[in-house]
Amino acid sequence: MTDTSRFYITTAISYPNGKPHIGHAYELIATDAMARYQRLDGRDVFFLTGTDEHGQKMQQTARKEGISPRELADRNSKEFKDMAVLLNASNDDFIRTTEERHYEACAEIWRRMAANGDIYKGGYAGWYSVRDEAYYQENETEMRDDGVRYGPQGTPVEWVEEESYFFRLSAYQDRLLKHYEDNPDFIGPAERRNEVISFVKSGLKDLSVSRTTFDWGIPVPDDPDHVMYVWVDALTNYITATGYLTDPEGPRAKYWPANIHIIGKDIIRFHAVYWPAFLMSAGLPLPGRVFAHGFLLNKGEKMSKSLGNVVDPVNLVNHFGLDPIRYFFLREVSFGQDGSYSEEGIATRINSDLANGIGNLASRSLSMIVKNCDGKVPECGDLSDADRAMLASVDALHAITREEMGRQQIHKALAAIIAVVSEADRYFAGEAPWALKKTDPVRMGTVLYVTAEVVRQIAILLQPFMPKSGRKLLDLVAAPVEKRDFAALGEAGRLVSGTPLEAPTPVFPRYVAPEA
Ligand code: ME8
Repeated sequence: MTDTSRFYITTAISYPNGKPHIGHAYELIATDAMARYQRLDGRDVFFLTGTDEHGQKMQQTARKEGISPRELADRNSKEFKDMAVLLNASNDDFIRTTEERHYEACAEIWRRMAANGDIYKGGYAGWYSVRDEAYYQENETEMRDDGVRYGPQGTPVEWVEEESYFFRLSAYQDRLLKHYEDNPDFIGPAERRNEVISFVKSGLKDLSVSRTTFDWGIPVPDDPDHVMYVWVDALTNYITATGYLTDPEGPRAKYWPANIHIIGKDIIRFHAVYWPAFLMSAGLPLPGRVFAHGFLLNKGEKMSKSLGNVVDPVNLVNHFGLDPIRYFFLREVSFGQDGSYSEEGIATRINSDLANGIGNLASRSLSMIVKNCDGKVPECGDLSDADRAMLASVDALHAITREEMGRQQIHKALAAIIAVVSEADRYFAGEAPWALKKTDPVRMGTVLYVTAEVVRQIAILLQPFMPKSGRKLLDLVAAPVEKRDFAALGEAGRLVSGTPLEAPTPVFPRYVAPEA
């Protein structure tokens, strides 16, 4: 059954205080695969990404570089936009928090929270991490031997005292806990859900939601000496882009609430505690799910500028090719867990799963068809048990991948697809169509038909993960353009005997490391 309902999915919006790194690329690739999967599965998708341009971190970086925060934001936001193009991301919009539409939405959400009695003026005195743009309780910080105090994410904190507005977060503790209990899927994966629940149970303090010691932010309505705390502004981006608050009759308003926010594990607190509390206060519907992916580690080590192992996604894509890189990260890393990568790991995956796997299966079977079946998809004769079992395995993939993608288990969806490729390899070797050429050409045709049909469905299913390669494979089996979405999976879209095929060109070349 086709589900045509709307599906709104977002990435976090990145700080453009520097160029994008591989962690940003990873999040965008994964979210893109999920968006593309739902689109091909018939849903009405809206996919949003963008940049988070205000706050103290942006202001400080700009000062260090001797430029204005706006110049810094303009320069680096463009890098993020370019990265989205490089990665072939299918985002429907790219939001920048310095846009006019966003100022309006932020003012509106603030007014609603204030009207609900949840905003009051006070004074903040406590620890703040500029790198995380986060307030921490003293007991979440530690003084290290270097004489610097650090927050729970390992970033330095500084003492801040200033006049600020507060949001009555403490009043939402019970409502939040009830929401987590009533909606067990609200936070994923389970480790993050447990972490959030214990944080909320440990007691919520009211949250400082404005700053007065700098001005790079969105002014608080009716009190322009204050700018909104950057996370109030940042989280609101998800609503801004739909127009739900500012253009409720507009074409995108229907997308709110989001089905899912995809973020990294370091920002779960903002998305699963502060954000639902703001929305409850403003009387707005809550997103369906917040899913936190893990961190990418370079050869097992945390990436950091000081270690000099911050990998530029542009270099990686230029070196290995886009689709192999997309495939590697999506298949190699268990989505939701940390993942390690290295050049050797990437090369091994590409060669085993892509070049020797699907690439080889397609080229062997299709070139045999071109040579021995008059260049046309052969007739499918009587099916043997082995043929039926092979077709049943590939026909089952739609349901399996839908289930896995519905739980953000991207790596498992891909593993299931690749397992069918391996099964098809065994099937092909076992049936040995080359030996049937002289003895039983009708049977040879059937084996080649079944194998090509497996290639067709694998190609359709690979499109969310490797859009261009999936398309190339579909060209090789001459799949009609209107038969490339998931409605064409299974029996509905079976290859048509007699369709002319061209000699296959390689889709996944073997990766050979350049000589040192
Ligand atoms: O947090 N591996 O922006 P950001 C995987 N502006 N993911 C990583 C990563 C790594 N090594 N490093 C960062 C912000 N990320 C805020 C978000 S949302 C309303 C505001 C992920 O540029 C990180 O977890 O620091 C986050 O989801 C995204 O990249 C942007 O990080």
